[in-house]
Amino acid sequence: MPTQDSSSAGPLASFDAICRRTPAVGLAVRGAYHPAPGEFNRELPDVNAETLVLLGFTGSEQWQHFRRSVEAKDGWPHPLDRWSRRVIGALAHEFGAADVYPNGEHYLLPFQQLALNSEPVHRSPIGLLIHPSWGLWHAYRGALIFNYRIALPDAVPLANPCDACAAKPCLTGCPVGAFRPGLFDVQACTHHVSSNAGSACRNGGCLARRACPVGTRSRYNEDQMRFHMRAFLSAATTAARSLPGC
Ligand code: B12
Repeated sequence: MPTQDSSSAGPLASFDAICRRTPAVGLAVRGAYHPAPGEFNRELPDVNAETLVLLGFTGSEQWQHFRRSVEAKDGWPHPLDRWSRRVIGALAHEFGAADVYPNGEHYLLPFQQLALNSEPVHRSPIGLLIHPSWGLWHAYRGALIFNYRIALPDAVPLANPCDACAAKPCLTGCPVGAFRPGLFDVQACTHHVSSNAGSACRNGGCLARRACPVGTRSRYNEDQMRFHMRAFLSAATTAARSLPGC
């Protein structure tokens, strides 16, 4: 379970200070919000959540930080999750916050909903959240939860880029039609991606995701694409709640 101890941090954290600190450790502040009272009572009964700061990756900008890490090289399972826990755990300690992760061991927080509350993302037709700048090429690595209110900049709403996309190539990009309105057919996807015919997805990344015209400059590099597709395959084909590196 996360721990929270604002007394160890000395002065209260500011949003600016968190934003200045995170790039050095290989993370981007994706956004933040003030949760409603009791919003996490079920998942985190011991945490008083007044401010949530969401951390993650944008394109391949932070990838080399992970790649150079001990976790990426030690050969043990779930390197990206272990890296995230170490780095975000240290930030939590530094700022006196609780740390939470997309693949919680005892609870599962709805990270896509946290993101919708925190930053200008929208749900794309294939279920992944789309960001006006990063397109579909971003992910969440964890969040810091503070037991006091941190002043946050005013949210700037940005239009959903999918509204201006008439062709919606993401919906036809999957060779086995795994993305249907309101449904992601995990079995059809994994069956294809693990087959001989699925080498383009396996090695170059999800074809539906790659069909999206938004944020193409932020597309993951080849190494990152391959890493995530491998992690996805192993997550989707092993225990349902063990989801390394999603
Ligand atoms: C379980 C899970 C999965 C399962 C999906 C099970 C399903 N029924 O669809 C599996 C392992 C298959 C999966 C796959 C992927 N996932 Co996933 N997944 C999660 C996880 C850990 C938990 C979701 C959950 O159960 N939430 C709890 C319920 C209450 O909340 P919910 O919002 O209703 O959750 C639903 C959706 O999140 C949905 N879902 C989850 N992943 C995906 C992916 C797609 C494409 C779609 C349509 C739906 C979907 O399934 C949940 C249950 O119905 C979240 C992290 C999190 N904690 O939210 C990441 C997460 C949603 N996944 C993510 C990603 C990126 C992926 C992949 C694209 C990974 C990759 N390859 O890079 C793949 C998609 C396959 C592909 N073609 O590439 C990101 C999404 C980021 C974004 N931009 O929106 C998240 C937030 C993780 C992260 N670290 O950022 N995932």
